[in-house]
Amino acid sequence: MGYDDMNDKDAVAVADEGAFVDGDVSADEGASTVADGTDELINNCLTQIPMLEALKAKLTAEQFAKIEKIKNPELWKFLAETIELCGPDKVFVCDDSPEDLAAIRAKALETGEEKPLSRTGHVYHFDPEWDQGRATSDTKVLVPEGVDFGKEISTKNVNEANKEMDELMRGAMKGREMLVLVSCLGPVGSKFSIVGVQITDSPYVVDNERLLYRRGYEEMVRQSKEGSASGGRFFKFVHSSGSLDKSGRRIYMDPFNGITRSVNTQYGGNTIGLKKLAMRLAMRAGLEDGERAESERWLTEHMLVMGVKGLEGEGHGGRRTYMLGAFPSMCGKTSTAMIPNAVVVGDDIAYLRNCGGEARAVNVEAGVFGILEGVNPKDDPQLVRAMEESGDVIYSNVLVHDELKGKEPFWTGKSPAVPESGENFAGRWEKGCVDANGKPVPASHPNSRVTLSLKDFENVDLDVLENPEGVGVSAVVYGGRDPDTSVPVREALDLDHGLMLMGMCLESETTAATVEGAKQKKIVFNPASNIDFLSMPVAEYVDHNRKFFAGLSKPPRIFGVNYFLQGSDGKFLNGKNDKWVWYQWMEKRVNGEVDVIETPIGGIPKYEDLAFLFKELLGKDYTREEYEEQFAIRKDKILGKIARVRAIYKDSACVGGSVPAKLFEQLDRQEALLLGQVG
Ligand code: SPV
Ligand code: MN
Repeated sequence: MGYDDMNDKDAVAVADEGAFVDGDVSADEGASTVADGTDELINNCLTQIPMLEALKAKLTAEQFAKIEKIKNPELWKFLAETIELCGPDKVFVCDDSPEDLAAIRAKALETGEEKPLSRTGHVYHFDPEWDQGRATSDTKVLVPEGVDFGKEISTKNVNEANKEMDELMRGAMKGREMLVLVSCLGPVGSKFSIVGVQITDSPYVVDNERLLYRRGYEEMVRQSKEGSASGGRFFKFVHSSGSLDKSGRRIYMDPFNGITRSVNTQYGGNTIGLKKLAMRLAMRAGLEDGERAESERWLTEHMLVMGVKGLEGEGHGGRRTYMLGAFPSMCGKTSTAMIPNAVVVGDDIAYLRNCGGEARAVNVEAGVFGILEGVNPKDDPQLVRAMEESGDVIYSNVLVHDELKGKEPFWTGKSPAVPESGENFAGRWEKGCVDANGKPVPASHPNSRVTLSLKDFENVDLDVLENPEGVGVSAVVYGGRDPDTSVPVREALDLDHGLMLMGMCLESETTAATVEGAKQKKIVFNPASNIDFLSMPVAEYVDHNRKFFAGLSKPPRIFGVNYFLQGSDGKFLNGKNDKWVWYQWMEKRVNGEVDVIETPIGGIPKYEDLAFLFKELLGKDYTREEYEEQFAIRKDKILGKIARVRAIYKDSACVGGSVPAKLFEQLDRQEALLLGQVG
């Protein structure tokens, strides 16, 4: 591998000066392995003593003691090599102590990456104008020579990429402090969970991770003492803001070696290693574990986890029906997870395992990096309350103004009253200002976000969130931004129909969550809302999911939703809060309390059931006309979609291999049902 080659060379060169010695540990065997068994661990540690000596020379005694405590030679090597390459002036290793964690925020304020708002513990951060979303064109999955993931996934040869990245990162931390933060993806001490080590020169990045993940330092110490192979698995993330030169922005993920590196960017989705970058590493790990033993297959999905409450008035107030929801970015995932008739477990990323035939899920995160646009007290009471009451919040790319109570954040849709002026990522902003094309400039970026811990939410289900066994999943919901094809809610005909058609054939309109989507909106193929995060060919991803679900003796029910259906006048047919009704209906369906009308596209709700729920939950009279327009089966549109998606799946160069027959069976079946060719 280029990275290791280069560093091995460097390591030898420095070793001549008595600093680094190229130790013989497991980096070349893949990042996710360390010594299996205590004896081997001790041996490995012994061979790494020169590496440890080298770290001693670079770190203060206080920081070195924290690293030495983790008896993981793979970590020492990773850290020593990264220091050698990036050349920081100093290194700070953050342990789980309150003092160390507080130091992160202090450093972010000191460097100016974060600035204080009036409210204690609330800060804001601006990313550069060109760096306001995930940069998909600068993002690559690194693959060994000869590996082809198909045209849907953007890949790069690992050796070339590592060479390029080494050059971009060489000396990038000169004059800066390197920060090392260990976090845990998933509940601590769970078989679902994986430790991640972030190295960065950006306090903003680690301040986000501090809020978004569980602490992992003590867990890594514990695992390194145990010395077991699985206990020692950890992911590596390296980031440097570099010179924030747009042309040098790179986000590279090497799922075959468990490491990601990004440079010349600060936007969270490109830099917070444990978030979207880790998804590629985890997904590959779940596939490889499954190839070794089918029962060990696990999934990494772009899914919320929530527990919908039973209806109080019907005597089911204590019931919780846990559901997963896969939605593309900026398509309502966080707001769904926060509906008032549910408890939230997670709003973005879930790992799924087969536990005794049941699908169980954990939220790998412990916080929210949520969209702010349109968030207001009426539609998002939980999120607004949490932001107001929390003493630990990061706002990014909002407008900052001081018209009311000192420095405050504002975002589009926060309130009808808009500040007269303020400061945003682009500089000074005035109400009514227009761009060079005469278009109004919004106060905040559409992808402006808020970071806060889930423990600050009144509606969080902490017991489930921290359960090392995860939670049993009763339903999986797939949804996209679909203006004209799918009905607002329906239940799949069966598991294959749901997984293959609602999940793997999903299409959705692009959004401002990516730099490219913000420039041009179009409907794109987005299987299970995961297309941006795959580390395998689409064909293999479909098969990976198929095998996982086929292995379940108690599979969840599958539903499809669409919040974005439009009428012929282009207006949305549903209000933002209508989703409360859709989820309550699904909750009742799972518990056998409502029937469906069977149609070729699945089971749709009966008018009476929806009318009851609209009244009950929203106090609204839902008319039969609304129902008929929303639940009309748009046959031609669906047939058009089937043809588009079939063409993609038939093109093996596009999906990177051959697709399971089940996918085509479901496309053919749906088509035949719509055309009335089968009963
Ligand atoms: C998304 O875009 O899907 C997000 C935010 O959840 S980011 O971290 O940018 O991926
Ligand atoms: Mn997301």
